[in-house]
Amino acid sequence: MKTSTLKKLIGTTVASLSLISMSSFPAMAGQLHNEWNYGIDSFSDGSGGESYNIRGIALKETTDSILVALTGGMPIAGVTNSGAMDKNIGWGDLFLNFTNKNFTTASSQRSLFGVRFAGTNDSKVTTTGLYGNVQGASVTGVNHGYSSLQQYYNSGFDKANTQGTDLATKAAAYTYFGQGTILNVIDSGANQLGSIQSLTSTELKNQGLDFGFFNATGSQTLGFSFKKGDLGLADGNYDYMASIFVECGNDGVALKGGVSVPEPGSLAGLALVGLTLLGGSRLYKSH
Ligand SMILES: [Ca+2]
Ligand SMILES: [Ca+2]
Ligand SMILES: [Ca+2]
Repeated sequence: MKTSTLKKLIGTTVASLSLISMSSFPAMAGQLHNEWNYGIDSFSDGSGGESYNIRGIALKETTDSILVALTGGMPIAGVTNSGAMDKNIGWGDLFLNFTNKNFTTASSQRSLFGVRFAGTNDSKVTTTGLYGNVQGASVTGVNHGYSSLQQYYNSGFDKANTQGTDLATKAAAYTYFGQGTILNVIDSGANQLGSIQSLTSTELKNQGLDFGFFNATGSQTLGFSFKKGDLGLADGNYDYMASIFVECGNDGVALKGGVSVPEPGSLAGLALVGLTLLGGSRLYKSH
């Protein structure tokens, strides 16, 4: 009797812990380290060399904001390239997909969010900022780039983690993005929802960012933040897929994770309960 009661109690505790981890920390497919969720990209899939190579993406959630960091060889203002119409190839825009649908579906339904953070890129929206009602558009053609994702993969870049650790295979990338045109900027029909704040590598480091933990630090590390409230989403926990390509489609990376919107206090409360229970179970184990 005693044993079964104990088993029942342990079972209940485990169930509570699972429930807590499910509700307050939505499925994190990326790799968590010091509050940042990381997606580490292949280091050898930047077509054209290190200037076009992305090494990683990371996302951190605070009470009211989302911070995004990128590292690799591409500077925020892009690099000179005579093959591009504007003689410059830079970052595309960042897409955030909270729909749990693939990119192409969410894009055609205009249910993506997007961030233009590179002020000199070929985005179809005129200013940097956070955008909603977003459909993807392609600027690979005017940036000396790939006409399709299939053409990129067929050019020798079918490697492990070519869209980061969360879309690790070509099949996973095709399922999410399709194998056709690489949609890499926000289209002109999107609505601006808010502004973004640029973050330097030093500011990101002060926020705990550490691509070095994964030996993934590129020569360029940059980022930005925006207010969660500007997304205009109903309160709740959301799974996201974040993704970005450079303007030519020569490299891209995706990151899967979860955020709470806008969630001011209850997350901390649940985390505290979780810690207390974990602490209790540790004490129990040591006896
Ligand atoms: Ca890469
Ligand atoms: Ca360009
Ligand atoms: Ca890549």
